Amino acid sequence: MFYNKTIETLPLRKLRKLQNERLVALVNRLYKKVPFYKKQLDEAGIKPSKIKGVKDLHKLPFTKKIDLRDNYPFDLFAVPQNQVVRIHASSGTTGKPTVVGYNRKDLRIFDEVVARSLVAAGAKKGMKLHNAYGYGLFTGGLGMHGGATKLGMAVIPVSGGMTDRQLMILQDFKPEVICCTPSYAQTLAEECNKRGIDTNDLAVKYAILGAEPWTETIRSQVEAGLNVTATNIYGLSEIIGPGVSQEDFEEKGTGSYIWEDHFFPEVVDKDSGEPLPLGEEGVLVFTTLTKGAMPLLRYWTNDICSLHYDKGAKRTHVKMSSIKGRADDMLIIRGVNLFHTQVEVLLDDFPELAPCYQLIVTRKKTMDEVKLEVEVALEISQELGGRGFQKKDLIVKLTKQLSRKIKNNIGLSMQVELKEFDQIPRSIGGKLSRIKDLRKLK
Ligand code: DLL
Repeated sequence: MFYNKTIETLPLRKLRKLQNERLVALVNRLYKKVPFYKKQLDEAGIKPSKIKGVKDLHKLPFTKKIDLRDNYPFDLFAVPQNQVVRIHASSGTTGKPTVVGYNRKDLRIFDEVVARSLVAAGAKKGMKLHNAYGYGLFTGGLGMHGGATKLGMAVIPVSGGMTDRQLMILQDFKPEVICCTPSYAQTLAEECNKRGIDTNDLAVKYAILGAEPWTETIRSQVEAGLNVTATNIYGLSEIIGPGVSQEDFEEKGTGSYIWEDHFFPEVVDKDSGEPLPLGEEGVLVFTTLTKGAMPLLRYWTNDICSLHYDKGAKRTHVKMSSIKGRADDMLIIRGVNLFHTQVEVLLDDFPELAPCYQLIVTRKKTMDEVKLEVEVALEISQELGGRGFQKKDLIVKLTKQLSRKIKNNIGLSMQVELKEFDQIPRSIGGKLSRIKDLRKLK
């Protein structure tokens, strides 16, 4: 089944022609409308007329997350403010988030690619979608919502959390399709098992999982535990949100189709930036061929994967492998993106603390947990150090204040532990890793 058969099965030659035309128009538009891109191209000595199609893409400079931060919040918009109809945001590397804008046409594209993804995942018009992705600045909730509405599904906007209510809805409203993070699907599967809920009494048949890395083992657990067929959905706010790529439910394990009439992918070497051939692993880079409000040229996702064309497949579009890791140190905690530098800037507000910290990430059953260990400043350590340190009034107070600040600014609950001065490993010349990720994704 297809949502848009003509496009999804367009012969490669025609697809390239379409991409080439779209790219040429895009480069010209960005050069005129977005000062950042004019500067980028001028500095690289590239005239827009030199870009004749996707084969010339490699001549263009990359756009990186730092460029979004430098142009915060709206300076990369290519349309006047009054044409922007939606704004989303995701984590930036410091206190400020990465902001993205959509005009009406962008929302139509968003709906279209999510509708295609839903159909590829097994969903059909008339079915109900239990949407457990978060609604809010995160693109997951509203993104899936729009596409499902366009397809003609009944959306149940449950959003994330409140597992009791999720289970009640699964049992009583009988949705056929669920979408959420893979780790949350594991939680739901475990809870069904614990509470003796017979999954044969549920109607749910398809699970659409993404927003964080997952594995074949997790797929098997979710499929067995919820009695569903689980497929991968990938995306990122900067490109549109969920629905940049999607796995077909009948072609599981062969990669996710990238809707490349809208998002042109490249895989490049993480050090040299040179384009890599199909099949080789590197950093995934996207050019948004059709976006209106905030198009991006060669956006460096930092996600590591490979691309391939699957000859026997239902669709002609290129497939990407599962994400093998990140080229930077972004963590994804319970579906929320986190850079350690976001924590670092908050520490600046506490003169009682030393800027020596580490984040320890573990997964208890299906739940990611983060512990922040941070040292107090030398004088305080000298004054309060020794046995019983954790119970001292000032330490208790600072611990509470810091956890609250993290929750309010980053939106994640973390266990905070203050340590005496010089208790956290220092750099011994090489790069100091602030993160200990002890999760084992099998
Ligand atoms: O996570 C959009 C999304 C929502 C995708 C719902 C799928 C489902 P951001 O918050 O901007 O957007 O985070 C984007 O999450 O660069 C990847 O590192 C990671 N990511 C997203 N999907 C997958 C996936 C949404 N299927 C970042 N597998 C991306 C592995 C994923 N990583």
